[in-house]
Amino acid sequence: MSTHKATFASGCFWGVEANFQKTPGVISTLVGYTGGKVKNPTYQMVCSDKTGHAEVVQIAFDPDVISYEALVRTFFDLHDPTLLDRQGPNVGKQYRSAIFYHDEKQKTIAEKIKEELNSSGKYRYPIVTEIAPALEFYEAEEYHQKYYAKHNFR
Ligand code: MHO
Repeated sequence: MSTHKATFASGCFWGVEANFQKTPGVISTLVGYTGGKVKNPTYQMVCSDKTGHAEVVQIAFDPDVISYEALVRTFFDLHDPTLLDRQGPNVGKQYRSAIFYHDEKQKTIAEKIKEELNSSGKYRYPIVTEIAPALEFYEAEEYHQKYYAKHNFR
């Protein structure tokens, strides 16, 4: 079995992780921070809204079970990609909608689906999802990992 990686940001990473854990083809998930300027950020630093990091879920998936394209569609379905720097009750750059691609193929697919959804008439406002390269990923503190599962949320 080969595993590929995907990295998504769409609000508080607790819920994003819980949703992707339920997605068939997803082998494992890890929550963390990426897309910012500071090395080894802590949750507290990210919450200051000054580091530029997004709360992300890094996914290992089996491409024979779920394609990257299907994962990107799932990502869009799980949040409102027209909201800038906020999602649900949470506001700040760390909650932005973003796809961090791991190679050029992923970049092309992400851009294609964003464009397709944008022109589909599905959304009333333009999609603001950032599409950027996956650079350093910093694993979040242990208490943030599998948070919903640990606390019996769904
Ligand atoms: N407002 C939420 C955000 C948590 S999420 C890890 C809370 O503090 O409960 O950003």
